[in-house]
Amino acid sequence: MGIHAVRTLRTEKNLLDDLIGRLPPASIDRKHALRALEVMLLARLIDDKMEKMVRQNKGATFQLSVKGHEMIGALSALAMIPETDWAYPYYRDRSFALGLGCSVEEILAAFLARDIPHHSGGRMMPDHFSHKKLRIPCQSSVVGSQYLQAVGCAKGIALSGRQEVVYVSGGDGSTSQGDFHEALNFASLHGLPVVFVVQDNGWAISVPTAEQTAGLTIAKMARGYEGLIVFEIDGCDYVQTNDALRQAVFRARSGHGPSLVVAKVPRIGSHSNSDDPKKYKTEEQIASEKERDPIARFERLLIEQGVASVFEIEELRRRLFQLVEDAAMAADKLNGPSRQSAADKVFAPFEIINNPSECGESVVMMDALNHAIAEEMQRDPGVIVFGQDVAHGKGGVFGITRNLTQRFGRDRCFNTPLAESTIAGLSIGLCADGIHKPVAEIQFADYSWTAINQIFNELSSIYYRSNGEWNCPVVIRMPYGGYIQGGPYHSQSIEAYLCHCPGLKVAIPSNAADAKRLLKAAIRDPNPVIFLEHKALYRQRLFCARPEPGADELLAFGVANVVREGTDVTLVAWGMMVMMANDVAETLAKDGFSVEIIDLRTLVPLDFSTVLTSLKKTSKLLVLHEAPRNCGFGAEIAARAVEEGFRFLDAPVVRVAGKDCPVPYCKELEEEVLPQKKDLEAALRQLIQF
Ligand SMILES: Cc1ncc(C[n+]2csc(CCOP(=O)(O)OP(=O)(O)O)c2C)c(N)n1
Repeated sequence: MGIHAVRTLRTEKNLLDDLIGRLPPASIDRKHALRALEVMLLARLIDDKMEKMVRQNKGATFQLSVKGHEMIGALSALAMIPETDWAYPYYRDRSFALGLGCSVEEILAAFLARDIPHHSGGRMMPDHFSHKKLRIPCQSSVVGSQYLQAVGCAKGIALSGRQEVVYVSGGDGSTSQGDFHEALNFASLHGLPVVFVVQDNGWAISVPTAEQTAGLTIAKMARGYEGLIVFEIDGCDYVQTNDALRQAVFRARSGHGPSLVVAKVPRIGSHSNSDDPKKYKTEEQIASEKERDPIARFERLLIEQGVASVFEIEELRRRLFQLVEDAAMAADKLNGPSRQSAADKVFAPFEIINNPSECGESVVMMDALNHAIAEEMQRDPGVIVFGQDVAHGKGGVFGITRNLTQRFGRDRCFNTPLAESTIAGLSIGLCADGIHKPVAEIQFADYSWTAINQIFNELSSIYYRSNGEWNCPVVIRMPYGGYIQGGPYHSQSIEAYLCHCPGLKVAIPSNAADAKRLLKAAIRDPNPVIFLEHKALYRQRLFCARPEPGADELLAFGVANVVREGTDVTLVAWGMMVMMANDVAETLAKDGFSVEIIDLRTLVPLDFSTVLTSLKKTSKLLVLHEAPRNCGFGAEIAARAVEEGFRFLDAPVVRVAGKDCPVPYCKELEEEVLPQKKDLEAALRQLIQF
């Protein structure tokens, strides 16, 4: 369902409220209640067992207590349809995972970091859930980043018109994160089928609500988002909790939009086994939290209402205790992951199928990129484009996505709010269904920093963290670079930061043909790709325009291009610097100097063998980049040259790079900071004569 359909639905809000009002209140259904109790007890008994195993030094060092959170998790899970609905549960949501169908043995095996198919196979800390079949995308330790991913997943559901629901949970502390609010905003704006559950235990480790939340209530804060229904409940009250969750799930499934359930729960245990609540909670607070124990209260209710007898509950507890003991024994016998596999699965395998055809008319880079996206959208209905200003008549501030909304519709090329973390988080969630392939735009690389948590901590490592269970075929395009008087905030070259993050591929083309073929390969790649486009090259015709490659022509990543052959010195460059290198090499050629220019084209993966081959011939290396010299990607090239090509070198490796300084606006100042042709020419002459 698109945003416009949602607007119409909003006007029918009263109708919906009527409909929800007519749902019969959840009475105590024996089967449901006993299943809920079973899940809650299991979560508690696993807690007890884990605590014991840590004390006994049985191979696990880290343990998270879920005591007090059992009911909200269990009832949330029982409101969902396993293997149909989607879930982004946080680390204190073990009862949710159990209720949805995760096995006790698997949870204990994850606790012991064993090599099991789900929950990361030893790569993540315990209770960081991941389960392909149960549709739990791999969860990280980052408090709050799950919300936007859940919203992305829900956007995918809405786009496909499926009747699925997304559950996402977090603690009260997580609601202080901007991502939480961005998620509520986007889900409300698009009327998405998400159930947000905040398990509000009043503490974020040692920080109480009074130091965390303005006005002390998350529900009040969230009520400002039009289109979001907010439930404020006691998460230890079976009837209230069940009722709220059923309504929230019903609302999502029937296409009426998101809900937020804020459930008050006690945190009876410590934050984790390395935390001592006595350092920040009073004796009275600790005692009163114990008093609110949802299990004891639920058992009392079941007995009072004649749903279960004391004997039945004791029998159930005995059976589950044994089940946990047996599962712990079985988990303990499982193998750990092999040491040799430690660095496996950073990237999903991908081989391009290239079908070269006759080239078309000459195009500049901005047209080549636009055509690449349009062709891929035509080829694959799962390819979708979004970002700031990308839709409708504008088509991006540089026009790269122009005409895509008109051609493919509002669902496939849409604007996002001005929130980069939303763009990145949404991209991750959209991949979950295996149907959607986001091609997102961050308007300027300089503004990617508010998305960096989602990119570095989440997107880059999902394949690794899930031990290959989940992958993210996301492309994030970012215009970058200087020489256009963009000042400190429209001129940065951020490639070195990106390359330092394992799991991201980084492309940085220097001409129109490479840009088109690389972008098409990026869109088909099952891994996340950051695609850096130099703003000054978009319309550059003299050096960058090329005959347009055909629709099935792709360029493999990790294949550098020898742009110009030479014998005196090897000049390594990428992006706009290739053009500068070429101009200077032509000047030097007039004096009889021969410069070999290598355009890396992709920095991750890096084709270093082409550099080494060139070094064998020239024995001299100069690296050129516009980013600041300190820790720039040139440092990596220089280090590799010394490590792998020392015996070929006849001179020190030279870097010509930007000054270690922000890029100023004033033309003369900008020229001082960014490398100029004269700097390159002087450095080359000196190196050749070394
Ligand atoms: C972004 C981020 N900052 C800090 C941490 C360290 N940390 C882990 S859990 C936690 C407290 C979270 O509190 P809350 O969201 O209320 O959940 P609770 O643990 O109380 O259930 C903190 C600060 C983190 N994991 N992620």
